[in-house]
Amino acid sequence: MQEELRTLASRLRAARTVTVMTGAGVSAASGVPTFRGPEGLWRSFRPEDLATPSAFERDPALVWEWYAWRRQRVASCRPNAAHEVLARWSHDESTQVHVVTQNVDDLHLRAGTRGLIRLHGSLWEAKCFDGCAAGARAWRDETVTLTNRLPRCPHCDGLARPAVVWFGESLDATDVARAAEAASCDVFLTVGTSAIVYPAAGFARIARGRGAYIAEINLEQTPASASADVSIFGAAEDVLPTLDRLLVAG
Ligand code: BJW
Repeated sequence: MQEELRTLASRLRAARTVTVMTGAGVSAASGVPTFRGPEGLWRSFRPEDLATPSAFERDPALVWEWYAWRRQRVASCRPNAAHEVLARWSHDESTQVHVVTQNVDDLHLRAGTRGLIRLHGSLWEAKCFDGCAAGARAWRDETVTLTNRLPRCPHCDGLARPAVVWFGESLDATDVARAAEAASCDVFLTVGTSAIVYPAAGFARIARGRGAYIAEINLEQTPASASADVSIFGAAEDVLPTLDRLLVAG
């Protein structure tokens, strides 16, 4: 692993533009559950019951209860060393670093990441489920413990829903455009994602097609490993600080 780390560090040192795509593995050490894998959310909950528009239509109270539980859990978590390194890189003056995340927790933001691109929305925001024009714009929603009334849209009083991207839903066009632009980079680094959910998983290939060096940090192999120039198998919260130290040491 030392050799791979040194190779990646030298690529990063030479890069003018770096894009990092993060997934749930980056927040795992903070105590936020991942989706897949032995302890993942999808082991105990079925996505089709909780993370689709039809699930919400069928039982909005159940879906809100699940999101309220996850909010409570994330509220007690703190950014870890991986978030902190990426936040520092995002402020680098000499290299332009974009962080694109699939995570709906706010740990990258709490770590101070600049210009964060959030592909799957935010656990802490809501939007109108009834589709009113004003309620399409997400608002901050602090309702963590559900009382007797489900959250409502402040514009039309329709049902409000979590402002996250469920299966079968389109991602926000502006976020996708920003991520696509960020895929034009010298190094594209994928960290802590199973790389199976699209369109997020497709950006590495786009970056590769535009000539980027592709690197991956994960505990295990993923579908992205085969086309990566280098794969580093280790925990993001260990590997990123080690890389950072190598970069600082020059
Ligand atoms: C560590 C670690 C440590 C652990 N250090 N590593 C093209 C091909 C095939 C399918 C599709 C396609 N285009 C669209 C689809 C359908 C679908 C899709 O991709 N399905 C696949 C599952 C097959 N995509 C969609 O539906 C998307 N919409 C869309 O494309 O719209 C256009 C359209 C519309 C209508 C019809 C057709 C197309 C939307 C996807 C939305 C995903 N939403 C979720 C839930 C968000 C809300 C919520 O949180 O409740 O997003 S699902 C879930 O998966 C969540 C995550 O962001 C996402 C990715 O998961 P992630 O981050 O990779 O986590 P894990 O758990 O999977 O992996 C963790 C990894 O970390 C593991 O690899 C570990 O090893 C590693 N790890 N600890 C380093 N310490």
